Amino acid sequence: MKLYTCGTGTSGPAAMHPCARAGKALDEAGYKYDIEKVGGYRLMPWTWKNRARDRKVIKELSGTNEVPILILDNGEVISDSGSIAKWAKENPAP
Ligand SMILES: N[C@@H](CCC(=O)N[C@@H](CS)C(=O)NCC(=O)O)C(=O)O
Repeated sequence: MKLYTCGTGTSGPAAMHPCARAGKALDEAGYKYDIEKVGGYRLMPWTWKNRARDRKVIKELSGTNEVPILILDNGEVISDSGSIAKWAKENPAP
């Protein structure tokens, strides 16, 4: 299982940071997962020049530029922190 996040990973308050919200929900559901950070954040103009390159894999996997996105071991893609949190709550780790 792999969680793609922005450059700050899953740190910060879940209420303020979507990637933190996803990470916290997976932690609470008892999952171990890899984290892959991607660059190119829209509120950081200096990251725009490499944005298309940095977010290419996200676009290919989810059709959007936004993280977090979660890739399950069966290859299923869940994008958006709310959907990831809902999935984790409904599917606690065995
Ligand atoms: N509604 C989305 C918002 C996610 C979001 O804004 N993610 C930031 C990183 S924390 C991002 O990738 N923004 C898109 C961008 O920089 O273009 C969610 O809750 O997952």
